[in-house]
Amino acid sequence: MKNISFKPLKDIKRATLLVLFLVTLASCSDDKPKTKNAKDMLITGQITADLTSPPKVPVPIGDRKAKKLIVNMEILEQEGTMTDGVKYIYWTFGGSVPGSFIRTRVGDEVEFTLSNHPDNKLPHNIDLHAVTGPGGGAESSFVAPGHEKTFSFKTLNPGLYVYHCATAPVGMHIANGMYGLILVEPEGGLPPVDKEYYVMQGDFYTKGANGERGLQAFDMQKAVNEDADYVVFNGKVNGLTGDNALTANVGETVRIFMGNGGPNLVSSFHVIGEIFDRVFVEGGTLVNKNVQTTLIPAGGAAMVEFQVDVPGTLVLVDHSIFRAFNKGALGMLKVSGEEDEKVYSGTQMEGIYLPEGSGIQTMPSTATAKEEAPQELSLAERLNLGKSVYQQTCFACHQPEGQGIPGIFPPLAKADYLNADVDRAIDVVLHGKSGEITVNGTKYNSVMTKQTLTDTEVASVLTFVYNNWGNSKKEVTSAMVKSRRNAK
Ligand code: HEC
Ligand SMILES: [Cu+2]
Repeated sequence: MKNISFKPLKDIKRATLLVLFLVTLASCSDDKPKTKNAKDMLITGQITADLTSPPKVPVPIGDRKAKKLIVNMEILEQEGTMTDGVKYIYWTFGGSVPGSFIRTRVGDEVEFTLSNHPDNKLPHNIDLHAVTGPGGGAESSFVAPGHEKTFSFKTLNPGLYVYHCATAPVGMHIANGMYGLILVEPEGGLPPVDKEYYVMQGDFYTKGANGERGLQAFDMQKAVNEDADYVVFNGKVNGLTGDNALTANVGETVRIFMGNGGPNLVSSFHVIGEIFDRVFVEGGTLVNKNVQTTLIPAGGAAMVEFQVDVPGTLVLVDHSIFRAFNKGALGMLKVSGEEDEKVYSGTQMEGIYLPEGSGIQTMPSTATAKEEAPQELSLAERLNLGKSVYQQTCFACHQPEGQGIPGIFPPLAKADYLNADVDRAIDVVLHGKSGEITVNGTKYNSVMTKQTLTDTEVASVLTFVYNNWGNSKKEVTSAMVKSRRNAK
C-alpha cells in the first residue's frame, strides 16, 4: 500500500473510490474473522498458567495450541512500603502491585479461580478487560474473605488488557493497588524480542502529604479531587530504580508491557533517551512507529518496543513531569555494552550557561524540610535511607554511580574534595555551592543549589556516599548536620 502514488489521480472522486476500496480490503483481511474463529477454536489439553509478579512476565506462548488454561489468583491485603518511611496497606492480586501477569493466547479457555485470603477484611472480585461477558467476570467472581470462586471465559480478541477489582467503592479498591495485566497473544505469538518487562503506573492518595512518615491511610476526598500524593511505577516510589532497575544490553530489543491502573490519571509514557520503534497502540493490533511519548489511559495499556543502541541509563517517566520528579513516576532501564559514537557522541563541547545568575534549578527533595524528632538512625538505616535520597535527589547531577560528569558535575566517587572535610561536605548539601573548586585535579566552576532535606536525610545521604564508591567510610549523624545548620 505504501507505494501507491496519488499523483496521477486528478479527480477527487477516483481518489475517494480508491480509499473506500482500500478500507474495505483492510477490514476484510483484518482480524474480524479471526475473532469469530476464536470462539469455535478447539482446545487441546490443559495447563496451569505460570503467573509472575512485576517486572517479570511469563514465557511467550510461541506456537502452542489453544488450551484450557487454569489460572489461580489469590487476593492478599498487606502492608507495604510506598517510599522510605511511608507504609501503606495495599490490596493486591497475588501479593504485588500491579498484580500477577497473566499470559494467554487467543482461543484459550481460561478457568479462573479467585481466592480471597481468610486474613483479608473485605470482599473483592475481578473485572478482566479481556473477557467478553457481563462485568468482565466481576459478577461471577465476587468473593468474601476465606472463600473462592471459579468462572470460565474464552479469549476472543488478541491484545494487552487491564484487569482490576470492581467491588464498591470501585475507585478505592483500584486506588489501593487492585489492578494488573492480562496478555492475549495472537495465534503464533508476538514477534520474539530479547527482553520483556511488566510495568504499570498508578496514582495513590494518602492522608498525609507526599513524604509524610508512618502508616498512611487512603484519603477518599483527595481521590475524588484527583489530587494524587504519589504517582508511581509498580506500586511504589523507586519501584524501578537502583536494584529494581530494568536492564538490557546494547543491541537488544526491549518490549515493555505498560499498563495504567489509575484510578484517575492518564499517563504520558516516555523513555528519556529512547524512541519507541513500535507501539501497539492502546494494547491492540494497530502498530505505530517512531513514537516519542504514548498515552496510556487509566484502565488501558500499550506494548512499546525499542532497540537499545548505546549504553547508559534510560529513564522511564510520565512526561506530566512533576509526577516523575516530585511524585515518584520515574523508573530506570540500565543498558550495558559498548559505546557507539555514530549513534551518540557524548559531550563534544561544554560551558556553563547561567543567564539569570546562579540559580540553575531547584532540585526535588524527598521531603519538605520539616523538623523531626532528634533521634539517630542506625548506620544500616542511614545507608538505606541515604541510598534512596541519593537516587531521588543527587543522581540526576552526580550520576548513578557517583561518577559525575566531567567539567560540570564533580564526582562523589573517590572524591578527594569530599573525603578531605566532612563539615564542608555537609555545608555543600545544606547550603549549596558555587564558585571554583578542584575535585580530583579537575576544576569545576558551577552551581549546586541548596537541597531541601531534613537533617536525617542529609546525614543519611552523606553516610551513603562516604560508604560507597571507594570513599573514606566516614559516618555523618543528624547531630552533626544539626550543628552545621545552626552554625550559619
Ligand atoms: C542540580 C545538580 C546537583 C544536584 C541535584 C546535587 N548536586 Fe552536588 N554538586 C553540583 C555541582 C554543580 C557541584 C559543584 C559546585 C561548584 O562548582 O562550586 C556540586 C558539588 C557537590 C559536592 C562537593 C564536591 C565534591 O565532588 O565532593 C558534594 C559533596 C555534593 N555536591 C554532594 C551532593 C549530594 C549529596 C547531593 C544530593 C543530596 C547533591 N550533591 C545534589 C550539582 C548538584
Ligand atoms: Cu477489591
